[in-house]
Parts: sequence; structure tokens; C-alpha cells
Amino acid sequence: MHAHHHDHYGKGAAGLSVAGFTQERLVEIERNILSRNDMDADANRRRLAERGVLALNLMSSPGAGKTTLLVETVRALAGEIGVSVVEGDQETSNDAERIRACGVPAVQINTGRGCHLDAHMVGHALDELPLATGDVVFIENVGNLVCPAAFDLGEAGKVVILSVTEGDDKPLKYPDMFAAADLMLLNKTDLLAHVDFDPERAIELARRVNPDIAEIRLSARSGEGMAAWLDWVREEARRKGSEAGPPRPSLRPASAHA
Ligand SMILES: Nc1nc2c(ncn2[C@@H]2O[C@H](COP(=O)(O)OP(=O)(O)OP(=O)(O)O)[C@@H](O)[C@H]2O)c(=O)[nH]1
Ligand SMILES: [Mg+2]
Repeated sequence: MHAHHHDHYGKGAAGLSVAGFTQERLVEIERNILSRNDMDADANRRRLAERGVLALNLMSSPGAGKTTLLVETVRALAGEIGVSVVEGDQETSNDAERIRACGVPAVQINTGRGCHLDAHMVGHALDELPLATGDVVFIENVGNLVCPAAFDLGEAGKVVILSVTEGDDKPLKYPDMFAAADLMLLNKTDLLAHVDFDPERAIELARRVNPDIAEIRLSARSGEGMAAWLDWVREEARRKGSEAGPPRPSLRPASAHA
């Protein structure tokens, strides 16, 4: 890479530089990939809407606490709402196993070198899950604050999790993620006393890139703030379920059970 050949490295029309590719060609490639993904995402969205199922796309940097939060969430909601999980990681099925240990169906997707889930992968995962009216499917994306922001999965809502150990400046450094999210969860509040993280500043910076972003502070460890998050999920699930018409039973049994 010869960054000095460019006036502003990565600042061309494509937003990145790849040796041997013109900016125009890169823009065209990106457009083709995204339009294919958007068609698959629309198919997922229709299918979920017909069945009255709420899908939430959870995104964060590695280790912000997505799986830990999901374990606590499915434990709290199981028995009350039908829940299932799609897990995205480059490698391993560790996270799906953590969910299945709670008695909740989970499908693991391994993206290999890929840095995000796409709508096609999620469509296949949905085939494996029971989808009944009023249910919630949580999708845990691959851990990073960049790639997952650009790919619509057909979900109803995007949730970004920012933990207090990551620094309160992240919304400005990764603006695409915070611009795309409907809800920001500030996680690991039990650690606030030990880190220089100003929750008010994090929220203010997130609102600069996305004035409409909702915010909940919580700790999956201590349970603080979990009630507000669970109520948010319940309300979104109720809304989706009521949009779908009369309740219908699941079309297919879960083949991804523990
Ligand atoms: N203190 C504290 N630790 C937490 C909390 N939530 C998660 N952790 C810890 O953070 C670490 C990472 O948690 P995970 O749930 O695996 O994070 P993740 O976002 O799923 O990580 P990836 O799937 O690798 O991207 C684990 O050691 C958790 O125990 C919290 O609320 N407080
Ligand atoms: Mg995880």
C-alpha cells in the first residue's frame, strides 16, 4: 500500500483504498454486494413480519458482553416469551453452546474470515428456529464496531452495546455503528468506579451522530438496569406480535434445541 500516492488515504468515493482497483470499481463492487444483501434482508423481514416475530441485531466490539447479556436475557424471558438466538462468530460454537445451556434454541454461524453476518446467512439460520407469533430472535453479530453496521439482516431493530471499559469516545470514532443503532446499551456499569468512563459524555456523543438513539445503562453482572432492557424487549415483541394478526403456532419444531 502506498498511502502517500493518495491525497487523503481512504477518503476517495469508495471510502477505502485497495491496490489495483480504481475508486469507481470499488464503489461498484460495494454497491453490488449491498444490493444483493438488501434483497435477502427484505425476504427475512417479510418472513419475520408475517409470523409476528421480533428480530434484534446485537452488535459491539469483542468482549463488550453480548453473549453474557443474552444468557441473562433469555433466562429472564424464557417461559414468558418464545426466544431463540442466532450466534455469529468467525470461529467456534462457544457462544451458541452458552445459549443452549439455558435450554434455548441457538444456531451458530461461523463467518471464517468474514467480519460480519449477512442477510443470506441469517435466512438459513432462521430455517432452523421455531418462529411463532410474539417470539423474539436475538442475533449476536460478529464482534466489531465497523462491518456489521453496513449490513441489513432484515431485523426490526439494531442494538449497539458499549461497555464502560472501552472508552466514552467510541460513538465519534465509529459513527456508522451508532448512527445505525436504535438503542445503545451501556454495559458493565458495575465497573464504572474503576474506569474513566463518563456515561453522560458517551450518550452526548452518540446523540451527535444519532439524535434518535435510545439508551439504557445496565450491568449483566449485577443485574442493574436489566429490568429496563427486558421491558424494552417485551414492548417491541408485543408490538411486532400485534402487527401480525391472530397468533399462529410455530410452523416447524426447533431442530436447534439443546
Ligand atoms: N464486570 C462485568 N463483566 C461483564 C459484564 N458483561 C460481560 N462481562 C464479561 O466480559 C467478558 C466478555 O463477555 P462476552 O459476553 O463473552 O462478550 P461478547 O461481546 O459476547 O464477546 P464476543 O462474542 O467475543 O464478541 C466476559 O468475561 C464476561 O464475563 C458485566 O456487566 N460486568
Ligand atoms: Mg459473544
